[in-house]
Amino acid sequence: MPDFDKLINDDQNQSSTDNSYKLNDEKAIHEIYTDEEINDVNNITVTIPDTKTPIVVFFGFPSSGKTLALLRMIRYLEQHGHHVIPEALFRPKTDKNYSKMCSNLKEMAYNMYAPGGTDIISFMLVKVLDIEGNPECQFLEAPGEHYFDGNPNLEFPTYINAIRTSPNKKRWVFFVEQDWGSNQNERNYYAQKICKMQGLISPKDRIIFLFNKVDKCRHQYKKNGEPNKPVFFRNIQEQYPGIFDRYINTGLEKIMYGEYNFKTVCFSSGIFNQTNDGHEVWTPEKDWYCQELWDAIM
Ligand SMILES: Nc1nc2c(ncn2[C@@H]2O[C@H](COP(=O)(O)OP(=O)(O)OP(=O)(O)O)[C@@H](O)[C@H]2O)c(=O)[nH]1
Ligand SMILES: [Mg+2]
Repeated sequence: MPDFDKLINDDQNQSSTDNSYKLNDEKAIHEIYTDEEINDVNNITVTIPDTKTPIVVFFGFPSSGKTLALLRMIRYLEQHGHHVIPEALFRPKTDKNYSKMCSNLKEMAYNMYAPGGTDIISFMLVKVLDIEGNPECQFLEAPGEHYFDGNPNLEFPTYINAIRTSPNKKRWVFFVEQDWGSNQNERNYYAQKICKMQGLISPKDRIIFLFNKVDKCRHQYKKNGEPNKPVFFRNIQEQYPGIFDRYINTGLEKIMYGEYNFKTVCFSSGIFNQTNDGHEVWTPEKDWYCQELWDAIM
């Protein structure tokens, strides 16, 4: 379930405790989440009209950077000849919030500010087409609370199970961040949650580990200005125990494809500078990061 207390607390950074703020918070929550989501996320049904095009699932804890990564990818892909369109039929026509999310998507992608508060994307499906209009993949973007709420035992909601069991090929992009969390325990729980999902998905699904927000660890960059991936890899492996274990190659596969059967990507959506009025100015990072992620997905 969405963590409304956190949303309210975040909003109150700039706030007072009077009732008008409480009303605003409530209004904001209703703008972000539909009534169905507020009442019970498990009541939401989704339709995947295109069952042939692979689905790319961004799996990550709250604030791991999934929305920004999607928006950054939208900018990158559109600048490189692809078309990006929200899948309007993913949620029922009666869902007014979803149509609003779809029409706001591009505006968010090209905004100089990072989305926050009422701009937050709930869950949506976004389709990428090549220059001739052929579908290439579809991104599923969802709130992190639906994947991890601090508790490794939380069940995945209905719509994530619907995606998981759909006939589409899948690419699971597991978001991890070096030094994230208040302590190692929190990372252990998140690692357990990743392993739980890995146990549910098809062994044929493609796996990508996205080491996000690498820009925060500039000391782990090489002289040529690129992140030193082996260093990130070692640190992530240590901080998120077991997340790579299911995908170890043996025998001939090891000789042909290397030690692991997944891809890793060092990623950064950009630099975020806080303004005095509580916004974040977003300076997108180099295309290089998006190129690497796109290559891993395709
Ligand atoms: N330094 C840095 N900060 C980032 C990056 N990406 C996101 N952030 C920060 O993380 C915050 C949360 O990013 P979001 O994309 O909204 O995170 P999310 O995973 O969609 O969060 P939920 O929707 O709550 O699950 C942003 O407001 C930024 O401050 C990044 O690449 N580098
Ligand atoms: Mg988000």
